[in-house]
Amino acid sequence: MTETASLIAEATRTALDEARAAATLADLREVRVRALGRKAPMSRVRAQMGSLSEDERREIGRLLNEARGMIESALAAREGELAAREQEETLARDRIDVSAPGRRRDVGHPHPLTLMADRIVDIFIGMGFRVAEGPEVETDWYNFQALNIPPDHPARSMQDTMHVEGTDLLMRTHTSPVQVRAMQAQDPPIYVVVPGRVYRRDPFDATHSPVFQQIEGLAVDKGLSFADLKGTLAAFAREMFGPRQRVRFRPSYFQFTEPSAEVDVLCMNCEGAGCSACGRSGWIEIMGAGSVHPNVLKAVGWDPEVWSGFAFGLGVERVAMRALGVRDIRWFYENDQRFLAGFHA
Ligand code: FA5
Repeated sequence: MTETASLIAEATRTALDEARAAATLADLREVRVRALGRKAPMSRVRAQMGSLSEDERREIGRLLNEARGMIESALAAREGELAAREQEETLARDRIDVSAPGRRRDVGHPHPLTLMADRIVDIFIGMGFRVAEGPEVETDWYNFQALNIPPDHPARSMQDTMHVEGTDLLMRTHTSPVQVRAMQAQDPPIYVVVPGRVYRRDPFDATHSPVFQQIEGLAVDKGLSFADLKGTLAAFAREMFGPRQRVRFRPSYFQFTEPSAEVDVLCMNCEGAGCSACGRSGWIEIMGAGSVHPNVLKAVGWDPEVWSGFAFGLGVERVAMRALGVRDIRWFYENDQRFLAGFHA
């Protein structure tokens, strides 16, 4: 009896010591199994109680319950301490520093040619023009004939054409066919600008691309003259390139305008002094223009005795090269991110 009592006391002490010493919740679970599990000394005592007298059973039972109570509360106390410590460690490990600078994500941005085309279109919208668009795959009639360029006319060779194989269709060589489409779609007066891609069998070199962008302009009203064209384009150039910018008109030839001109702006690089960027001339050509030819008005049924106007077609890449100081048109199309990111607005 006293032997059993001291065994219980000894097992209790061991369990309490071990509970206090447990370093982790996992250690503590092992302590519980050793102290109270099926193979624990106290469980063996309980298993043998059947051979004891009534009084002894009562006394040993009381001791066992007392011991179990003490061990349970020691385990619970230690479990509380360890759980709190483990939670603190987890919080310290996973701490979020809300004041840390965020990780920068790369976001896309519009292509420099898109930004340039938008800027050009915005300037003309500011002058009262609206935007029109047309298809890139065109008929011969819209691209040439309605613009006063009959089949087999030598003027066609000015724009070497890509044809769509097996059809009568072609890739438009300029945005001018949309002049015709826009006039068919409404009555005069008309003030439109037409941004879009055009296609030519041109070499891919520093100033030419076989696919490039134009912005067409068309104004038809009563009493519009070449002077209105000059005033409009000079205002555009000042807005685009700065208040000191000058424009030069050189006589030229387009089948669909009469008179026709090629329009130059002062070279951004040398401001007219002459440098390698402008071929020493001091000027850079950016567009073709002229007064709308009476035959073009007649092609859409507008009376050239009543209505008159002007048109222009501007190369977006050429303007962008001037405005951004880009020496080679191919850089716009090579998709080198280091180049493109330089023009992030
Ligand atoms: C035309 O395309 C006429 N449709 C412009 C026009 C419209 C004249 C309305 C009169 C009235 P041109 O072929 O010159 O004209 O081209 C116009 C502009 O496009 C040129 O001034 C130049 O800036 C640009 N350009 C021409 N070819 C290329 C090319 N291969 N790559 C890049 N830009 C080009």
